[in-house]
Amino acid sequence: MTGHLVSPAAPPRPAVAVVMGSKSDWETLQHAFDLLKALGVPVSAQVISAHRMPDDLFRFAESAAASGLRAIIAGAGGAAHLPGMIAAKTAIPVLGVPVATQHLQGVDSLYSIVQMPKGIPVATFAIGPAGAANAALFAAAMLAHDDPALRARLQAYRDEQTAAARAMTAALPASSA
Ligand code: RP5
Repeated sequence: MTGHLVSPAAPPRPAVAVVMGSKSDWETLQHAFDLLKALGVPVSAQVISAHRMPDDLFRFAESAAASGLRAIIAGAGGAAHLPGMIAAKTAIPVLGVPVATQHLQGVDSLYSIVQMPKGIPVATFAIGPAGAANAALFAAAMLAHDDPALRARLQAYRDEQTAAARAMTAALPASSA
């Protein structure tokens, strides 16, 4: 016993950041966060509003590369400029998730995110939870390129999905054909 204090292992630095314009977006973006956690990808979550916290947005995007992030999942609703503005300030891939809105059901968010003018790309996913989950799977697939263990977990996720889809037939009324 040396008497030295042993500090607990530091948690791994997030490889993916899930950011959203408001806490009201969490219901959608949590599907990205939960899936990345389940796949064992170190992930962080935070609210950064493009129009309410523009200076925070710039600080976050400017420090993203140095903080070790490999992908940023950005979700927002309405005039959803968050993903595009983050992409304007960092070369780290930005995956945009349109959040469903009350009046236009998220078509406004989708158009805002997907219609980036040439030069600054945002990979845009489906409106709502499906888009959030797919953004997580896409980010994991990018990271899996040099992480065989993660690639295996992604494959296991797909295999489970395939098995579940095949099992659906068994739940149908017997075919008379
Ligand atoms: C956007 O405005 C957010 O991304 C959110 O989807 C929408 C509404 O925000 P709240 O008024 O619910 O905070 O910035």
